[in-house]
Amino acid sequence: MGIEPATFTKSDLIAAFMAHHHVPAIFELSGGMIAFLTDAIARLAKTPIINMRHEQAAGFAAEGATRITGRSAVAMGTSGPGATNLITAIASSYFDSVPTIFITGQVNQKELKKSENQRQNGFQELDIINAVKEITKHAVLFDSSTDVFAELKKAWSIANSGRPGPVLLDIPIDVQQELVPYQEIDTHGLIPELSAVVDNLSIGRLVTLIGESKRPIFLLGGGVRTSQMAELIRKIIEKWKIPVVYSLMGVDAVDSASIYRIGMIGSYGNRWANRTIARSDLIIALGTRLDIRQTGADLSTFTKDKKIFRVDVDQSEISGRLSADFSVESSLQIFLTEIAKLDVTFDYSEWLAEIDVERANFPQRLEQSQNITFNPSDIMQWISSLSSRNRGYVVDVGQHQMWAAQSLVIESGQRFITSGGLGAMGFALPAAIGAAVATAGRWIVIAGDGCSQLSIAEFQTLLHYNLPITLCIINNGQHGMVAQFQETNLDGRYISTREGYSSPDFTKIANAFGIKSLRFHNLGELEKAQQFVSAWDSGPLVLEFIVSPEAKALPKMGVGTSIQDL
Ligand SMILES: Cc1ncc(C[n+]2csc(CCOP(=O)(O)OP(=O)(O)O)c2C)c(N)n1
Ligand SMILES: [Mg+2]
Repeated sequence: MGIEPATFTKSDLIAAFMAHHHVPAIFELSGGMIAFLTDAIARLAKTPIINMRHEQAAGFAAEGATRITGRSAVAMGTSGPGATNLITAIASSYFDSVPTIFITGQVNQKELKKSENQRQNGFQELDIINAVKEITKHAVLFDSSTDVFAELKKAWSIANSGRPGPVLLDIPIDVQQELVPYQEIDTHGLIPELSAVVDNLSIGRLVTLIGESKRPIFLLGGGVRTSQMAELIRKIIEKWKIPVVYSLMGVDAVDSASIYRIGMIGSYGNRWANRTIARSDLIIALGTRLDIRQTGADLSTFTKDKKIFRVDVDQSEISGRLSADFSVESSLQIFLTEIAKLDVTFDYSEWLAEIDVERANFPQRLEQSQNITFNPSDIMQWISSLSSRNRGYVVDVGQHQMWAAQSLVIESGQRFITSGGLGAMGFALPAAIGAAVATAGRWIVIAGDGCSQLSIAEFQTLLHYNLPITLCIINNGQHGMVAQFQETNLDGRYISTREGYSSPDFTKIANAFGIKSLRFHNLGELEKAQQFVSAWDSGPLVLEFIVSPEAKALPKMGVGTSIQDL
């Protein structure tokens, strides 16, 4: 490995392990307590180190890279503030089931607190392990006796097995420098083999339920992508000819070219998709949490006159807020592989024709008041038309997120990534940086004016690595999603969303960073720029769309209501 045995440290072991496991990249912001680690990784020169402008962004970037490649990427931060800055990103990976690995530097073992009651002993000492217990699958402080390889192997295994999720390793600076003899990397059994089998009973039950059903529907969630089962589910759907609706996390489970892909359900779902699931008599829910944003608060209305068959890898989701008529605790990989073998055909042409009528009756763009001439739905259609070579969309949090989920056209292989469970503003640009570092091709970010101000420092990262990212800022001059809430629930007192809120000139800001930018006010301007933007092939590009503050995220399921009411 080009390293003399005498200078082989535990940091070198960690670097070697990461290289061996094809970690797509390490995202970090420097600090003394991680300097030995980054130095070892750089000396080995096998894993790219991407230097970000904030540890939270490093965490989101690692999450983005992990979600796109299916391989654990790493985010690192120094002890103390570096570690606390990672916490939001750790929670994001936890709620959205992403096996991101977080590594924090820690003070010298001798400087660690002497008792629980002592606040702090070393400078920048902070007990990050206890702080993140609730939002990691596993968090461990290394010490001199830690078997580094064994612990790394365990960390990668835990993160990637069952329902995936983040792991944090806290490594004191003296441990990082300890000398060790060379060790062979033992990868055997790194990610546990899937040995479980789905019993015939549940498969038979599914076939019977479908046979008895007149209006079955698949409901797909984030689990489809987490388990890397998008291709297989597509095959099953085309064979069984059963329509599909999806949650916000399942937008890219099936591409838009499939005639069976109906739309997004939930609080801000497409009206026709919510009406369709409301009228279905059998929901086959795969890898989805059925949370309140999908079902509405009133579960009895959601489940009325229908059966629910549910598959999830996480037993605590199955026994959670909604009890299904039949549920299977299984990874989708195992379950779908089994049902793909079934030799069955179904004919739901009448049901599909009914759905077509619903879809034709409620076009998404007509949800907006027709005074809104620069219609967000049209903007999303235009963005979708830019290039089929785009790898996908990374979308922030707010009204623009809902417009994107409702109206983007997802082509075969394209991804749609957003902060689902945590809903963290500022996620999209850094997550796209992670995706762009880990894969070839252009990524499209869709972010609001509010969200953009949380990640604006990463413009420099974009420029520094000349990343192929088109950042689309949907500027409605406000924190629109919260303003919409204030309009409905607080008599339109727009505290901190319009009052006291402003944003900079984003095109000037981009230019100041040295990034090309364009601003659009209407569809005519978009049409004119289409060719230029589609052909843009040299690093980052910022596009700003000026949208009326009166444009809303619609339809909107009222608080305490259900999708039957739409
Ligand atoms: C870190 C964080 N802080 C606050 C919120 C609450 N929040 C949700 S959406 C939103 C407004 C986002 O504004 P903008 O990016 O302009 O999007 P818009 O809704 O206007 O499209 C806020 C403040 C959040 N989700 N995340
Ligand atoms: Mg806004």
